[in-house]
Amino acid sequence: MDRANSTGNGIGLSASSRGLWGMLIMGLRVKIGRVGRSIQCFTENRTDRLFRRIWGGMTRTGQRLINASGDTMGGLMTKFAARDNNKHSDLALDAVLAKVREGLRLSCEDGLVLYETPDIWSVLGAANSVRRRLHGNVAWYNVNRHLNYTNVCALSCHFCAFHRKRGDDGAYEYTIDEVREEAKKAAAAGATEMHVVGGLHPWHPFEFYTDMLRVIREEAPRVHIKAFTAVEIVHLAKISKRGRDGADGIRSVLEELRAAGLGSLPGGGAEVFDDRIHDEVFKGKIRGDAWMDVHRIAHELGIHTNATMLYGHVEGRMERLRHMELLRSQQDATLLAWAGQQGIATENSQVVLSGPDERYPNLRLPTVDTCDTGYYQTCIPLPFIPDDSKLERLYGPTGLENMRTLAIARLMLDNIPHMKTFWIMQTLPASQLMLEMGGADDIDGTVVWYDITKVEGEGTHQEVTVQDLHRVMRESGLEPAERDTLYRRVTRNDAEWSTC
Ligand code: V47
Repeated sequence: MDRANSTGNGIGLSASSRGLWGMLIMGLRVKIGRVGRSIQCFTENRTDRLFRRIWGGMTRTGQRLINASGDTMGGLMTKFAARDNNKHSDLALDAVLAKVREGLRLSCEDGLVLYETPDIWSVLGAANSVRRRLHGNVAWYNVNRHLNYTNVCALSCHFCAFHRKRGDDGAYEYTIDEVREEAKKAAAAGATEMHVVGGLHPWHPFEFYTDMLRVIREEAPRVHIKAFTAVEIVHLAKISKRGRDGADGIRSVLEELRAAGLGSLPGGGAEVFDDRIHDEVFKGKIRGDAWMDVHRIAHELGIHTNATMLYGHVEGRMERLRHMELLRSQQDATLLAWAGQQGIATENSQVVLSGPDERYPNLRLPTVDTCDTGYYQTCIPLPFIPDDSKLERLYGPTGLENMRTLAIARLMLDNIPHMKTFWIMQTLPASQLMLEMGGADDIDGTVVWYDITKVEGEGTHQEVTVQDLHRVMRESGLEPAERDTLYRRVTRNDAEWSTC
C-alpha cells in the first residue's frame, strides 16, 4: 500500500458532501463539493441567510444558531416534539405518535405511516424525543481508524464499487507488516478502536486473519479491534474447513479470532434481509438468516456487535421495515434475561427500552458490565451510494429520505440502545442534523482512511478532528461525549486516555 503519511491528528478535513440543504429542503439529489467546504459554510453568511430563510429568523450567536426567542435548532425540535403530541398536520399519525409517547412497540405498518406522511417534522420530533429519553443531551463519538485491508473479493455484488479481482486496476492488499504500521499509527493518534474489514480474499489463509489481529494487538494493545463482518466470518469458517460445521464452525472461528485479539463485530454486510433483494443485488453473499446466525452466536459468546441496513437501492420501504423488525426480534430474545433482572416489564417477550422513564426501575439500557451476553449495541443505516457500482443508473436516497430512515429506525428499533450516523456516507452536515433533530445519538468517528465508499471524485483520506465533532455537537446544543467501542465514556489527559 502506498499511502501518504497521516499522523491521524486530524488537521485535514477532506471528505466530500452531498449538498445537504438542497437535499433536505427540496428532496433533490444535489451534490455540492466537499465536507470541508460544507463545514466552512456553517461559518459563512450564505448558510446564515439560508437558515434565516428556512427557519424564519434563525441567527447566529457565537457557534450557535438561535431564533428571536433564544431557541437553538435542537430546542425548536424539542418544541416540535412536544407540539406533535397534539398538533401535527397528518391525522394518520395520531395512533403512531400516541404509541411512541406511551412507549409501545411500533409495527411495520406503523413504520409505513411514518414513511408516507408528508409531516416529516413530526417523525423527526418523535425520534428526537425517543433519543432524548435514551441519552438525554449526550452525543457520542469515538476516535477511530478504519482499515480496509484488501479490496480483492471473490464476490462481485452489484451495489459495491469497492471490490476488485487480483491484478485489476486499483486492486490492493495490505501485508501483515503494513497492518502493523497502521496499528502503530492508530495507537500514536490516540485511537480507541480499529475497525477492520475487507473483501473476501480468495487466497489468504485463515492464519492471515489471526496474524492481522495479533500484530494489531502487539502494536496497539489498548486499541479495541472491531473486525470482520458476518460475511467475512462465514468465509473464514469455509477457508478453515469449518464451513460444514454450521453453528459450531462459526463458534470456533469466533473463539479463535477472539483469542487472537478480536473485540467485537461491526455491523456490515447485512444489506437488506430479503431474499428477493439478495438475489438481485448481492447474490453470492450470505442471506439475512445466516448473517443473523453469526451475530446470535457472537452474542452467546459475549461478543458485542452492531447492525447496518443498506437502503436506497432496489428495496422498498416495507423491506427496510421488515429488516428492522428482524433485528428487533433477535434483540428481544438476546435481552430478555437481562430485562428480567432489571425489572423491566416484557409483555409478549418484547423488550422495549424507549418508553417513558417510569418503566425502568433500574437500568434503562444494557451495558457491558451488567449484561452477560453480547447484544446489538447500535444500528447504522447506510444510504446507498451508486457511484461506480453496477447500479450507477440508480439515484440513491435523497437527504430527506436519509433523515426519515434514520428517524424511523430510531423509532422501530426500540431495543437497540444507540443509533449511529456514519458521516462518511451521510456527510457531516447531514449527520449534524441527524444528531440534533433526527434520532441519532452517535457518530462514527474520526476515521482517516475509508475505501469502501467514497463520494464522487474524492480520495480515500476522509478525516474529521475531535474539534470538528465537538463543534458539530455543541452548535446543536448537545454535549459531546467520547466513548470506546463498548460505549464506555472515555476521558483524556493529554495523550493518555481511560474509560469509566
Ligand atoms: O458492509 C458497500 C456498505 C458497509 C456501498 O459497525 C455501501 O460500527 C453504501 O458496515 N453505498 C461497510 N454502502 C460499512 C459498515 C459500517 C460503517 C460504519 C460503522 C459500522 C459499525 C459499520 O458499507 C458494507 C456495505 O453494507 N456498502 N457498498 C455503497 N455503494
